[in-house]
Amino acid sequence: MNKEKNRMLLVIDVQNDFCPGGSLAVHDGDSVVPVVNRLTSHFDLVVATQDWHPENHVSFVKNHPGRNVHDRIYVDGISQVLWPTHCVAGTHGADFHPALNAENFQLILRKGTHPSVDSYSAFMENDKKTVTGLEGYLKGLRIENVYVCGLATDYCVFRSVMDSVQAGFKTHVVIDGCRGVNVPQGSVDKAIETMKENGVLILHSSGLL
Ligand code: VGL
Ligand code: ZN
Repeated sequence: MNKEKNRMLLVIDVQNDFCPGGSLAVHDGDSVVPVVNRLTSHFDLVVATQDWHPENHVSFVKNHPGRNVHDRIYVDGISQVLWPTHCVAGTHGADFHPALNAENFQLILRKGTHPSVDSYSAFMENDKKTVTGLEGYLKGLRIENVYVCGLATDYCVFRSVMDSVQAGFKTHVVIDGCRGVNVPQGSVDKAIETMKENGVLILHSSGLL
């Protein structure tokens, strides 16, 4: 496994708002931090993402009067789940978890920056048209294997993984380095099943260290 060449680690959204005490806290979200910290030194290339929204972002329930958190609405034909205000650009909630060691991150990619479109995936915004540039960056570096960890398993990890497969990367999920929202109930299991059906390899960090 460690002899495999051209591989990178993609760390998704390990930010204060997704950890206990944050506005969109994922149960046990901070427990991925020590796993990610152990993993980074085993990769030549580490890219981390930050969810990075403006105050008027389409995903915030406060911008849709009369709607409730977790409602699913359609905006310009795109399905959008409504969330509490989270990861507002430049705020404490958008910062990496303080115990996350960002020293070895070569690239920090911020996504979800446009008010009218959300971006769960590190590769492509939710309109499924606007790219972030990550695919081109990784292909420019001749990366073939993408290892994904972070938050949340059923949203940003899932969508990043599916786009990674779509882009032709051999894609792996370090499952103990992920935690999910599980809204709606069962969405974590469903995401894992769908990833497996699409050829994604699910592994434990102990297989990499
Ligand atoms: C995420 C919901 C809203 C995630 C981001 O990082 O999985 N989930 N924004
Ligand atoms: Zn978000």
